[in-house]
Amino acid sequence: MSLFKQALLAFALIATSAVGSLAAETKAGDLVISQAWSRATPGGAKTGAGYLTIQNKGSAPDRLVAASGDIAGKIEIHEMAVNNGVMTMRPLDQGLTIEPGKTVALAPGGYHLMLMELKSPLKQGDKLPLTLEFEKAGKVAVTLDVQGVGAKGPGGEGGGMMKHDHSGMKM
Ligand SMILES: [Cu+2]
Repeated sequence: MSLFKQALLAFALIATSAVGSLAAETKAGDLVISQAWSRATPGGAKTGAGYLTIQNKGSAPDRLVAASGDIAGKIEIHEMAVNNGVMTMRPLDQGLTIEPGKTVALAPGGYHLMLMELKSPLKQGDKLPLTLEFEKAGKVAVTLDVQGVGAKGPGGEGGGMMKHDHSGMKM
């Protein structure tokens, strides 16, 4: 085996193990859903947010139209945006379209699932089962991994690949 091939093989092994350490993927038709997570809610909060990544491997657009789960009385699909320096969010009444070949991330500061009328606070380490509903792919069960209050991604405190620190946390 040439050195080049050995290097390629080594790289492939590293790449495979890196992928394996990420949150579980859920496949539904042409969609791949990954990185489903949420953030612990400070005591008494009645709303939380859910984040996940949706990849459309098909040749037609699909649309996330609804979500539900036992933890929340109501779940909406929201978009967050800064208008004239003011952070606002609005529900996406038409749902969230995932174009073919594209990946859409629901992440802090952008799209998110708004978990409303929470029945209990979200605690770090909780696993929250949710049902997503897509126009074409239908109903898809996912699990949100609840991270710490200051988490900025699904890697949580232990995520070595995350460059973020906790300086954004207000103490
Ligand atoms: Cu919201």
